Amino acid sequence: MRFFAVAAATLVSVAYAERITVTVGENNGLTYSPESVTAKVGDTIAFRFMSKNHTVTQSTFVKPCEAMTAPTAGIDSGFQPVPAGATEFPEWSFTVDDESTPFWFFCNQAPHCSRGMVFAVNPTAEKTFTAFKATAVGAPADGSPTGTTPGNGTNGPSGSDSGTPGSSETDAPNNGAGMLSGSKTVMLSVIGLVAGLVL
Ligand SMILES: *[C@@H]1O[C@H](CO)[C@@H](O)[C@H](O)[C@H]1NC(C)=O
Ligand SMILES: *[C@@H]1O[C@H](CO)[C@@H](O)[C@H](O)[C@H]1NC(C)=O
Ligand SMILES: [Cu+2]
Repeated sequence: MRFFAVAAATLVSVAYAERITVTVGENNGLTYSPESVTAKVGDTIAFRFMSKNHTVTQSTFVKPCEAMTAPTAGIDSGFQPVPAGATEFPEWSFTVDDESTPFWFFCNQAPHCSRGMVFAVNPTAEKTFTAFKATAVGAPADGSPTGTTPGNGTNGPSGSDSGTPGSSETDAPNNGAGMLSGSKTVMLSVIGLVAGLVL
């Protein structure tokens, strides 16, 4: 019984997995388009780099312009230079393996992040994309939040953004460590649980 339920759920999630395409640097802009997406487990988010030399680098809600290092290193496309007049465009993607928490990203080419080049997967009512972007724009190039973001209400109590990376990379040029995504998820759950108990 239980086995069949699990098998059916797996089939359903596979059947409906979507590919979400995000263009990066369209029309030479410092943009991800769209800049925020809703995705579910199994969906692939594919970034197409259209100009300049951008990245898609995972960060945290609290520090939008700093690469995430804890509880584990975030995922990172690395720099994806596109020559002027290119007719072929580099692509990088990852597959969402946790839809219960938001994921935050920025472009690591200074000063793009502080000019608002940020991206989110599954922002929430509590941690909105608008607040994330406002923090990015208000932050100095080194990414540390200033606390003087224009228009104050950037974020509420800056509690822990334990931001577990629920994303497994498909072809990260920077990071060849291919941990099994299942065990990674379990490990992160344990970390999340411990963090939850401590906080
Ligand atoms: C892309 O940007 C990075 C960081 O600024 C730089 O190290 C790299 O040389 C650039 N690549 C190209 C092809 O311009
Ligand atoms: C936000 O701004 C309003 C008025 O602009 C001010 O009354 C309020 O105290 C500010 N809140 C914070 C946390 O700075
Ligand atoms: Cu950029």
